[in-house]
Amino acid sequence: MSAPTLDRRETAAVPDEAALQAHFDATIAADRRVEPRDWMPEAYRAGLVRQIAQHAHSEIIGMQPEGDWLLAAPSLRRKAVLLAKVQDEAGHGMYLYSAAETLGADRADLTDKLIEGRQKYSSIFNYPTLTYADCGVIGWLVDGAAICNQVPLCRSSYGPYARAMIRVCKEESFHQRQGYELLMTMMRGTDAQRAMVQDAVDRWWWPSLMMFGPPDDDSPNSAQSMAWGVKRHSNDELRQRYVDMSVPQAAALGVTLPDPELALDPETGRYRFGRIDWAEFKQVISGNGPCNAERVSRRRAARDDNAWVLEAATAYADKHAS
Ligand code: BYC
Repeated sequence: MSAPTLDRRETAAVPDEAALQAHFDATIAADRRVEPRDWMPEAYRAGLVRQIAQHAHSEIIGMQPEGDWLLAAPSLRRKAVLLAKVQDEAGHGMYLYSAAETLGADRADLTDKLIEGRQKYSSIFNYPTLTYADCGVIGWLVDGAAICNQVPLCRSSYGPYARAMIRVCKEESFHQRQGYELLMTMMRGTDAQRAMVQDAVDRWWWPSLMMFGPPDDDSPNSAQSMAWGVKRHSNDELRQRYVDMSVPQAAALGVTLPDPELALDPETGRYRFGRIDWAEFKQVISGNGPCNAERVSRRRAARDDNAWVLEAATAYADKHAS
């Protein structure tokens, strides 16, 4: 009788935690991608779920401020453009929730955490859209900030996140252009239209700067996130890059950025800017911004009112799985 063969899984040596950690460290040091099948430290996984979930929630909540204007768009063309943009944001949310699922997160659980205030979403979406010019300014400034922040994330160390970002950034680029084109059109219009654009710029400029997160000396996650290659630049570095990019764009548009301290530093070639109101930022991310309650309650209603759709869509799969 021949000797029983052993399953290969039984014979293969199980690498110990130190060897796995060393392999992970080597992957990061060589700037290779970490993939879902790879071992990763629990803190890396949890940190990614935190950031990706916050990002996904921002895309989904971010549909609301502009979505409010879909029924009041000034022409069929503007409505078609806005509709495409808002639908893109839903798609971005889906790519990102899928990326979070590759880390073991559950999409329904993430939505519950958002609704219960246990996970954050971007501060920017807690401000109201008062006129149609706000849709243009969101495209120009908010999507512009998103591009500035997210292009480096295309090189993030976690493969599924980096790949999702490539597609998101391509679409954000269209979003920014449609916003800028709308504003250009308004600036060539009447005095009232120009005033509307300036008023929107005055309200959105400072909150856009807050999108990059707290200053580096008050950013608890940055150092570790950069060491792991999840984030590639610090919050202040990206904020500065964004200011430098936006000043000439504002000049071409013919609007004034609402900061009397904004000035070119001849030594560095970069723009100095005034003090950001971090007390306001903290209020907004703690749930006390102008629209936090409305944004979250609408998301809750969407989850509850549409639960039957999910149930109907998954009924067949559930039945056949059991
Ligand atoms: N708003 O240690 P830090 C879009 C939180 S979607 C709210 O610096 P980190 C768009 C932060 O989460 C825009 N919370 O954190 C969509 C942390 O809290 P926890 C979203 C913020 O992660 C539709 C704490 O403050 N983009 O563009 O190293 C239409 C300390 O911060 C904010 C992304 O999510 C904020 N602004 O850096 C149009 C991009 N800033 O979790 C456009 C991906 C910070 O410790 N995310 N916090 O409780 C990132 O790049 C980084 O997560 C951040 C923050 C730069 C945002």
